[in-house]
Amino acid sequence: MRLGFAPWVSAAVGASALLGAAAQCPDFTTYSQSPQGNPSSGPLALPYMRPAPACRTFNSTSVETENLAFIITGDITAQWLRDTANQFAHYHTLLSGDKELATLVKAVINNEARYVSQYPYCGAFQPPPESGLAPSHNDWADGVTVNPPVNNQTVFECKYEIDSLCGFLKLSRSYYQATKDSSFMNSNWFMALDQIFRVIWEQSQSTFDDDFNLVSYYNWTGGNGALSPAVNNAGNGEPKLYTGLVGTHHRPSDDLSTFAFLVPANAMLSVELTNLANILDATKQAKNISQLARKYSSTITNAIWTTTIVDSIFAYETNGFGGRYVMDDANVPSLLSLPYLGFLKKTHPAYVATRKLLLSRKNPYYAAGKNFSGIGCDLALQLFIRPMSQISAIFGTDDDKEIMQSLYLIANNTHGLGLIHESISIYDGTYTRPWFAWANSYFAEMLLDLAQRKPYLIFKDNKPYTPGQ
Ligand SMILES: *[C@@H]1O[C@H](CO)[C@@H](O)[C@H](O)[C@H]1NC(C)=O
Ligand SMILES: *[C@@H]1O[C@H](CO)[C@@H](O)[C@H](O)[C@H]1NC(C)=O
Ligand SMILES: *[C@@H]1O[C@H](CO)[C@@H](O)[C@H](O)[C@H]1NC(C)=O
Ligand SMILES: *[C@@H]1O[C@H](CO)[C@@H](O)[C@H](O)[C@H]1NC(C)=O
Ligand SMILES: *[C@@H]1O[C@H](CO)[C@@H](O)[C@H](O)[C@H]1NC(C)=O
Ligand SMILES: CC(=O)N[C@H]1CO[C@H](CO)[C@@H](O)[C@@H]1O
Repeated sequence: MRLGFAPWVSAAVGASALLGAAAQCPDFTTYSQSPQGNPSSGPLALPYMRPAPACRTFNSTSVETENLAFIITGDITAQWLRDTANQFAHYHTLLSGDKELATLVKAVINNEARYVSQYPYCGAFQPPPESGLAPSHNDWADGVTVNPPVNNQTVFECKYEIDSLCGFLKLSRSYYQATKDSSFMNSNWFMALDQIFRVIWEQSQSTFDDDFNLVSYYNWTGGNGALSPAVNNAGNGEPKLYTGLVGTHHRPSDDLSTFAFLVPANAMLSVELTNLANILDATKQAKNISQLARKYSSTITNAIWTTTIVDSIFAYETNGFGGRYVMDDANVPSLLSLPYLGFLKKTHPAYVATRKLLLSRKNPYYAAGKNFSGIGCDLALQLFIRPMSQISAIFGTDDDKEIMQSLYLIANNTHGLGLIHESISIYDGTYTRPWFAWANSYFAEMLLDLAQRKPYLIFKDNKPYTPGQ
């Protein structure tokens, strides 16, 4: 977990985060720490936190001319693949009716295709040279040695997490689904796909080959200054044995993985590979890639159902030798978010049983106190729970009582700011990160889902919400 350092983007609270805000505009990290504007007329009287129009940093004309967009993740001038995908998810229904917004998303995809084709193992990047922005220094990468080596003018941080690549795929297919525009499928984008399949193949291999030679395509060692501890076995992590699942090094919270086969990340990968095949087939492109995507998708799905479940309980991580870690991480993809990811129905008995366990003491990362409860990360800081876990919980149930309980738990704990924070202490309600856009976007996406699924829970007139009205 990256306490005090979590990725975000201001898109979540209404202002996109292309750089170049007017100098007199307050930094949103400062702005977000006191109530702004007129309070709402609702029971919580939450303030209006969107930046003033002149301080919004997205201008569509610049996007049109450059066709590349760099989305910062907060007080660090770097773009995370995972975060951007999530920060735009709640806007997807608006893309068909808002050409400028669609252009911004396409420009984000273009920029990411470039990153992924060059550095498919990395998750966070520097501004593109065209922006004229200087790369920013990442103190926490100083003591890190990573192979294949990376250029710090392009790469901000090179932790390998398979869901970063899933984020790029999800953003691409969501854009296509909303707009039916396939113009982002250019040579750069296809190069990125080839690299994604390279990583998928490399990271599903066993750590040792038949003659017990080490098979290492990527390794990462922390060191002086690195926030995460060194990865054991010379940066390779715990040994894994082929099962069909794809290995990863760090969790979506950026905690170090215990075992390589992170189950929810594989679930997301399997879903997004099928979605990729569908958009390629719909546009009659790259039959070879579409076939490969379907093959991997079904291999991964089969491996999840046959190697990770015992007594109806999904493991969070496995190693292929029989090792299983039953737990859940706070961020998405998590086991709690399997229905949100599109991997299974929320009524599936294995999900229902696993969910019950995850929201109890049987999950080592679960905690409950007088101020907050849910799932956190990094055991030493377990008393800090992430509201994102409560959002995942809402996506995973149809029980009105549970939904309202989670919803109010989140809404009652914004410190009167109406913003979703990174984590909240179960003991005294103190929070981390004034500006954590991913969590805000995820909250917005969940509300839009409830507006369709259960309008009577959130609207006085009980009518389902129609986008654009
Ligand atoms: C890139 O690495 C070099 C050599 O370690 C270092 O001097 C420089 O400050 C780094 N630049 C950034 C932007 O981190
Ligand atoms: C680290 O990864 C590189 C490939 O990027 C590989 O050549 C090297 O052998 C690996 N080293 C170790 C110690 O695993
Ligand atoms: C698919 O075929 C194209 C050429 O038709 C090739 O450039 C590309 O590398 C292939 N991709 C995969 C994943 O096999
Ligand atoms: C949220 O706050 C309201 C008003 O103070 C209170 O009635 C409700 O019980 C609280 N709900 C939760 C889940 O904390
Ligand atoms: C934490 O809970 C206590 C007791 O319910 C309450 O008085 C306090 O205001 C809460 N703290 C915050 C920061 O919400
Ligand atoms: C970054 C930038 O140029 N922002 C401008 C976008 O347009 C508004 C007016 O609509 C200006 O106020 C911003 O300065």
